[in-house]
Amino acid sequence: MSNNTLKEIAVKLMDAKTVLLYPHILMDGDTLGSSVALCRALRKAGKTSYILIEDGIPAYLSFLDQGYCTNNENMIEDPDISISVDCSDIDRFTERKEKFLEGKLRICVDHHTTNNYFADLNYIDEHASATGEIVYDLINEMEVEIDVEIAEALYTAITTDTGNFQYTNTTKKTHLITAELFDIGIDLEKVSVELYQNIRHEKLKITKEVLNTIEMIGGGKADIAYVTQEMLAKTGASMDETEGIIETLRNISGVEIAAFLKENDGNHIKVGLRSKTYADVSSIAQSFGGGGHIKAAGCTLYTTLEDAKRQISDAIVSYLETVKIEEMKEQAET
Ligand SMILES: [Mn+2]
Repeated sequence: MSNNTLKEIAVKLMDAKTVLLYPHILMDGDTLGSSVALCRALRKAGKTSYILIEDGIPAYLSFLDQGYCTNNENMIEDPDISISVDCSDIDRFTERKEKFLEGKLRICVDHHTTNNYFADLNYIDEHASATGEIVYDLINEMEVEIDVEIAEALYTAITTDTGNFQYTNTTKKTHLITAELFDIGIDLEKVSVELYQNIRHEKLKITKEVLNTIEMIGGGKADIAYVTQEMLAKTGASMDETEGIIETLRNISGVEIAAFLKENDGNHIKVGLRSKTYADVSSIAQSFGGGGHIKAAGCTLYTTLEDAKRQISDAIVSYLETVKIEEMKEQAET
């Protein structure tokens, strides 16, 4: 599992005529912002390029799609290149997997520690705060000029994946790239209003419902909350409008680990995990077959909501116990 260079990837992209891009399901600002930036850069370089999606674009990100996204697999018959953007695993785009594999060359650009190098050419940088940082470097390697639209898409990728520059994945490089995007002329107010100040009332209602379900566990060091289909129906909100609630759960004073359970159809529970300072939630997620980053990870459990809640709570509590025991051992040694 080793990286190709961005130069190699840039050369292949510039040699291609047709390129299909693959963001992950349940799109976030990074996967879509990075895809839009790269798609526009490819079009500027004279390529036929589209972003192939299998689910809806969240309302707060819809301003990014100026004719790039399609759910028609036949938009490009036999693409020269399939490129996945911000996906740690091929199952992050299950419905489009076969089409992805039809690409004459498969490329993966990503920043997830758990990435399993599933493409022919891979560039994974776990130190990048967002895949948007990698795409910024890639477009420069392609020698395509970054215009305002590309810059705003990259800014979206970076601001959303860094929690608006507050998470510890934020680096000097993150700020240097962002400074370049300001030089290019991004409209900060426009993008900020689209992303952060455009909340539907339905989102407010579902947030209120979810916050009512919070349970403190592990002596207040963790909390767990959930959303059900019934709650969504009652409030008229969509599942993607529960994005961001997990950060609120993590932001509570004294909480190190937050867990948020989403009930999908039937016995299919998606679990999001966040940590604040020392906990590695990717290890908890991996014990349930999931993955992600140290401070942001997820997994899926095929069981009832009640059972998933119990299993996740138990895993978190025993993780916190283990950390506590190791701490005590260290203290005893010193
Ligand atoms: Mn990302």
